[in-house]
Amino acid sequence: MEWNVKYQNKMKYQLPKLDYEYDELEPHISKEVLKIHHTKHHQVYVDNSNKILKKLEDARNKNDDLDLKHLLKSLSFNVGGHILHSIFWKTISSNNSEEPKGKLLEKINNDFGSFSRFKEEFSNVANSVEGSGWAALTYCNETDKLILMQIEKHNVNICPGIKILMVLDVWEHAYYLDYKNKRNKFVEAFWKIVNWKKVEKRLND
Ligand code: MN3
Repeated sequence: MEWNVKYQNKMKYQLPKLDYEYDELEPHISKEVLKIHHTKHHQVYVDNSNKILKKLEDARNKNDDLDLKHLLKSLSFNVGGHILHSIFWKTISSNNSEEPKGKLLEKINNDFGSFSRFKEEFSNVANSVEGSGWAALTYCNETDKLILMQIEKHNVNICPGIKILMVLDVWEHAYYLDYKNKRNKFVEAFWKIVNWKKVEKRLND
């Protein structure tokens, strides 16, 4: 059966506009740094993400082989970079208040003990990143808790905030007693037991 992917040019990553001028964050971030960071660095992640998607799409349309491991690693890195920068631009602004208020402050006090303790921990996370990475404050819906994360590069150690539609456990414990070292047999069998209604429901939820 033929499978042609038909989303050319409709779905592309785009560099978001900033809510402020490049010089508005001075002296904390200079105009030059902010401009290069946004128009050069971030733009590269956007462009690379789109290039990789195009490569995947072209190969699928021609039924060509792909170096999926390499491509997906690179896609994860570049999309991660794009998403994190997009959040970063929203994290900073020229007319910031000194402390959080309302529900956020309440959560911070509740989960970290105090705002100053939170600041200290967040700074420690940022300061102790080895090589390239990020500090992040995240919210876990399951536990209703704030969690700090240290992200290596753009994508390592991050818990993606994306909805997972389906999974397959390929740890040896999931198949070894049944299939020994033939994981491919297990994967083949999996396709016969996928609950597509549930997968679809998760997509629509
Ligand atoms: Mn950056």
